[in-house]
Amino acid sequence: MKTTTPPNLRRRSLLALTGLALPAFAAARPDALPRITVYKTEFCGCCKAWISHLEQAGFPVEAINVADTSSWRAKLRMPDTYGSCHTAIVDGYAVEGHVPAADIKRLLVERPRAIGLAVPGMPVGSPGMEAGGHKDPYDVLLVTADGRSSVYRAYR
Ligand SMILES: [Cu+2]
Repeated sequence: MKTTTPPNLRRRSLLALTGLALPAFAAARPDALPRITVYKTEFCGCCKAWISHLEQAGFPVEAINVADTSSWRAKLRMPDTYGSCHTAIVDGYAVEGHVPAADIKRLLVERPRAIGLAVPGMPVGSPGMEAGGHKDPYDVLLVTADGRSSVYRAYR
């Protein structure tokens, strides 16, 4: 997890540290996954566990603590009915709740016309919600701009 630093500051200290020309240093690897920005409340433990899951899957993550995630959900046009404990954005898509990294990767390859993915609530056994071997069945939903959803992947 990375704490947030204003971009200017970050760039300046990076240059100071490396002494390298920025364009060469900033060139993205072609296989690099896009950054996921996560809006969460400060003491949300399962949010942190989900972020670890994303990082283990290779996603760079920027975590931003907010007082209330619902306003960010509204900004990302994710309806409240699909709400969970954290809301995120990756490459223009909203990601609500404990969505598995594999489904986010699939989304980024298939690029459907949609708001994004959601796992409403906090199903036990989803990434970041592990509780021993117990797993509740849950669906990863693909949410479209009309506010409807379809099952993107079912975990049974
Ligand atoms: Cu949670």
